[in-house]
Amino acid sequence: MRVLFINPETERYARQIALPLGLLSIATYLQVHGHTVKILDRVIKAGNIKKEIEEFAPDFVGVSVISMKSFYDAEKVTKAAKTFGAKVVWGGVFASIDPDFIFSNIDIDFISIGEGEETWLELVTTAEQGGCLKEIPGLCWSENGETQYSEGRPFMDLTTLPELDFTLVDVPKYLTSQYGYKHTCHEYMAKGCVGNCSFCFNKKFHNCKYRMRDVDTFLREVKYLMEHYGVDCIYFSDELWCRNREEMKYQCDAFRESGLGFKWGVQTRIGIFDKEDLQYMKDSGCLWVDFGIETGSREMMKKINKGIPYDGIEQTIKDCNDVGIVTLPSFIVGLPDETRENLYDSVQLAKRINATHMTFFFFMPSPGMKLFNELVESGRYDPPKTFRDYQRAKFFTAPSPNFSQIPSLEIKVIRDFFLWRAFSKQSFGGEARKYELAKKNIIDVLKQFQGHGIRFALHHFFFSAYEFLSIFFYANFFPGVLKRYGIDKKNDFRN
Ligand code: B12
Repeated sequence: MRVLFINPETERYARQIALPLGLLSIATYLQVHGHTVKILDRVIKAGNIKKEIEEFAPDFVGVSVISMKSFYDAEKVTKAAKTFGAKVVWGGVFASIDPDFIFSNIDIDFISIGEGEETWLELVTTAEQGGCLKEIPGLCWSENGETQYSEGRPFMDLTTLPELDFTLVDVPKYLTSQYGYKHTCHEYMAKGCVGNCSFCFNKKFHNCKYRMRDVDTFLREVKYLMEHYGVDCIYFSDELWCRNREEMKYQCDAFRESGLGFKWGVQTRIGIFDKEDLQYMKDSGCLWVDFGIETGSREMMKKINKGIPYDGIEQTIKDCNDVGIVTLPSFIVGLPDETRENLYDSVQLAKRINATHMTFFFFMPSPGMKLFNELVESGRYDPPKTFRDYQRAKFFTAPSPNFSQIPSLEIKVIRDFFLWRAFSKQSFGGEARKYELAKKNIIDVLKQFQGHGIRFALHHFFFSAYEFLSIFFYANFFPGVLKRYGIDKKNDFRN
């Protein structure tokens, strides 16, 4: 069978580039089992889709739908695939979590729920043999306006996955620069997380189960990336890199013993590693650690079921600073019912922890989150009903909708203050240098001039410039708001 996988472009948004690991894994799996596959990443290059489909003549087209950002193009490529008679299957996080919404908006054959490798293999082999596709576990489809589900598919054993075939994508187009390492590539070691935060998709998508890949397979992939594309740093996409010290040491030992000498950065949770562990990680190549802190308010932390030791936050960041690991904590601002006092506590915690770069994200209700369900069930949120509604919503540029008790302007000013600070500040701790983030963004935009053509680069440049000016404005022209949260010029912690 011939299968074309498409990562739709995110046309109306600033582009973010990362290897489409999910598609790559499914495509590799099918290829290993004798099928002909191709990946079109339209974030990298949005060519003439009709021509591309006609040329490849797929039996199936798989479309990756992670978020609402890809609806516009996912719809376009689906319509094109249908005109050529291919069966269209959507997959990825958003599609898996809200099939009713998807089916009420578009005519597709199936949604593949959760991880796609085994479902896809059964799908194409069953189709080849003329069997009944609706009996394959892990699928859903629409019948007379109702979503029908086949049996659920159990999680697979990730250690059985084959080595990713990177020749299916144009790896150099995905390399970014991180803390001085100019050939950083996304990879992954594990899926899922042990946490059950009420703003996260983890419970719905992974059932809070944590699974790891085989470290040797991973290292063979890294070796290939280093030898063929000069990759020098790995950006782990894992929601949670290692659950405990034992797993951490096992991986660090394997990294060191491989002799590859690559650098890496991960996302983990406060409370797992102490200073000695962090030193162990640093000695094995760890450059940065990303922590979801979300809030500085003990009350909100309980409400969102964060499950990290509040009193360990400052110590962990200090330990990272002491051993020289860049720290990237993130906060969420505008959580449901959050008060000004709660936000004040977040800002004060951010001030105290002396991290390298701190990011404040707007709370964005998304299907699959416990908080989303609560807001909808209590009648406080009427979620978008169509793809167009989602396109009109301003989830990413404003706290809209705002379910907190804090005025939207204040939420925006605080978010932008921290972004601006991350752009312009000098480092303290870690390996970040002054204007590190600004420099990194400029390099990434310039690289796109080089590698992706003028249309792509101008598009990216336009959105980045707009975002940049907006951040500058909100971060610098509302001193009254900054004063309320104790970060005006007098109480500032910019350096
Ligand atoms: C890397 C990453 C990105 C990359 C690119 C990802 C890509 N193209 O694959 C970049 C940086 C571009 C990105 C952007 C965004 N991301 Co993102 N991203 C991730 C991250 C960290 C890792 C994904 C990954 O590679 N995992 C490893 C692979 C092997 O697993 P996988 O992707 O889940 O793929 C499996 C299944 O999902 C399924 N599958 C995947 N695709 C398909 C396609 C088909 C056809 C089928 C059948 C199955 C299938 O099978 C795969 C193999 O088992 C995840 C968090 C996470 N750890 O899952 C967030 C995550 C997916 N992103 C998220 C979000 C919100 C975004 C943004 C909206 C962020 C923003 N503010 O702009 C944008 C949206 C971009 C878009 N195109 O819509 C959310 C989605 C939440 C939700 N919808 O509920 C996640 C879950 C993070 C989170 N915890 O909130 N992201």
